[in-house]
Amino acid sequence: WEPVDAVDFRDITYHRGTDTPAVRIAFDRPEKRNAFRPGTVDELSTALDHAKRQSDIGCVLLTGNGPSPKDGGWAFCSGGDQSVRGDDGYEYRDDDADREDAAEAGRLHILEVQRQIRHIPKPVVAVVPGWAVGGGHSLHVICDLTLASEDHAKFLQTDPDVASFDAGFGSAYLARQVGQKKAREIFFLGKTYDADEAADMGMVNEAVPHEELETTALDWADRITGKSPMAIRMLKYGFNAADDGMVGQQVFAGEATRLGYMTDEAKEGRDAFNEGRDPEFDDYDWFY
Ligand code: 1HA
Repeated sequence: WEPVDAVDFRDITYHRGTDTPAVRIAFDRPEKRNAFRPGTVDELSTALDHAKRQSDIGCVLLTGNGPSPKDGGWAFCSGGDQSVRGDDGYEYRDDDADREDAAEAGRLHILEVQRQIRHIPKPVVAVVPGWAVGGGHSLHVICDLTLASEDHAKFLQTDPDVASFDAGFGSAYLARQVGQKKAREIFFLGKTYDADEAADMGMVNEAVPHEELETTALDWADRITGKSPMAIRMLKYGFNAADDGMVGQQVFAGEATRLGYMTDEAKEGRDAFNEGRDPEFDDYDWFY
């Protein structure tokens, strides 16, 4: 991995592969179990947007750095930083408060990041080295794939304990993955599951020994990026479409439009308009 110098990040790290066309974005607040404050979410959003625009990058690995220097604990992400939770969302405080773009109202913009992950035209893999909790659990749920450390990964929903609720992708989409009863158990009982249990119920793709986590993630990125970008993109948007309603259809259709633009038939429509003549579509089939 080599650092991407796009922006100076404080709460995350952002690297691109030296041999693999993938990026690694990592929460970097291990002493807080990688909880996110508003500035963390801003940085994550910036990195994801940057990754989206790199047309030579085909895969995003989202993970959490560790272990914690305080107690050696590992985390993917423990959700919203409760110490900066105000009365209407998460607040820019202390060293964040001077930021020019610091919103005054409380922020819940991790939901915008969820939509970024959903719509980025390349697979996002959650690489879970430890705790995935609350809003951090929801983040792994929305990723295209989840790879987890069989030694340290732990999955837990605390949303109802702290009177917060992700009633969108975090729960409803989770139910698509593990079934309604199991999803309700996860939220209503608040049990902790290890990586093997999470894999058995279908919300984790594979559990591997901790020391193999990053190499396996890179291997997955290698496999993905060796495939057809168009096919992977259409498959991701196709998988999303049924659950995402008209927006899912729009995103999928946008890619179909792009493919259409690349045909001679579409070029004829464009050229005819620009040349001020009637289009000549007789050479093009009504396929069946
Ligand atoms: O649900 C949403 C949203 C829904 C809709 C729209 C937007 C949303 C935005 C956010 C969220 C949420 O994320 S709500 C859920 C918020 N997260 C939590 O309730 C998890 C809180 N943390 C824990 O339950 C536990 O810390 C843990 C299971 C993750 C780890 O336990 P462990 O291994 O026993 O460590 P622990 O000692 O508890 O934590 C280590 C340090 O990290 C502690 O600080 P220290 O005492 O060393 O100073 C702890 O306070 C800190 N920490 C952990 N998680 C958080 C945190 N500090 C702030 N916020 C945290 N989330």
